[in-house]
Amino acid sequence: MKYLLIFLMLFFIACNTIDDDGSIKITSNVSDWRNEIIYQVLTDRFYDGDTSNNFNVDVTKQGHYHGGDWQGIIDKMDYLKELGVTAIWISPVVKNLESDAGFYSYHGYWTQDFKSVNPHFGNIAKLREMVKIAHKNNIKVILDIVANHIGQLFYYDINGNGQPDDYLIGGGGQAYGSNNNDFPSPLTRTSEWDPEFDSRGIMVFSSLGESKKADIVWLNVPEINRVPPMPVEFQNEDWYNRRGRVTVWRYEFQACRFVLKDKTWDGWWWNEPKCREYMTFQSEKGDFPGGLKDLDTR
Ligand SMILES: [Ca+2]
Ligand SMILES: [Ca+2]
Ligand SMILES: [Ca+2]
Repeated sequence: MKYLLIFLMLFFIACNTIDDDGSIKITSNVSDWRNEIIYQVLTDRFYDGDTSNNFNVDVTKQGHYHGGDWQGIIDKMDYLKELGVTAIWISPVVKNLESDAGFYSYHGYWTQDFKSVNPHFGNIAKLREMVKIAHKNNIKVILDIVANHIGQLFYYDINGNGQPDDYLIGGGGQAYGSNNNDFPSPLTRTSEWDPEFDSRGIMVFSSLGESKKADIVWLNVPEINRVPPMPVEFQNEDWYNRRGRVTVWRYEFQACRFVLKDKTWDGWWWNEPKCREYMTFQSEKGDFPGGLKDLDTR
């Protein structure tokens, strides 16, 4: 399945060439991508060619930016050519949420602004220069454009108090593995940043039970660029599926038993239409784990 998707993705890639007079030509410079040798460059981790853009860089920490940039790809073009690659697939180029819970967006998959470039990697002129130099060396450049989600720019206000919470309800009793002899109540974990998938949409919950669908709340923390998404159309809650995090990935077997209400089921989920339908639904509509909010791509 994964390889099929990659193949389909490459099949639809069109090349966007900017001529010297500034006109943009959309074309395909490839007849069959299977003949290409593609090198995936995680821009931040490839080569630091410009120290002037090195803010929030710490090479001693894996979750931080390390300084790589488009100038670095230019500097290493001869190396890429010598390797024999015919195309490079670079990290998403758009501006990201800077950091989240101590981790940084060095990978580029936490979009905040679809129309600005990531200042860690350079500016738009530098990106165009890199592409031009790559083309001169007969190396094509594939832009990784993430249409599935944005970065963690909002939370679901499940308890309705107007602030983002992580909370545990209940203490767990004997039925849940505790030695407490008193009447057991289940331990329930809720993170308003990344709640688990709910087909109905994430619901407001209080001691009185569930009520309506939870409001989403945009954050405004400019220090880490945790500000509402741009362009401004993306600030519409109806543009998001708002069903919470995908939970079935890596748990397909358990999820299928649950879907079929059969504890003894012992098969391959893809062959069970009911399971397949549910897994696909979650995978398509759920937030990417880590709180990356899913866009309603319709
Ligand atoms: Ca740099
Ligand atoms: Ca709250
Ligand atoms: Ca999706």
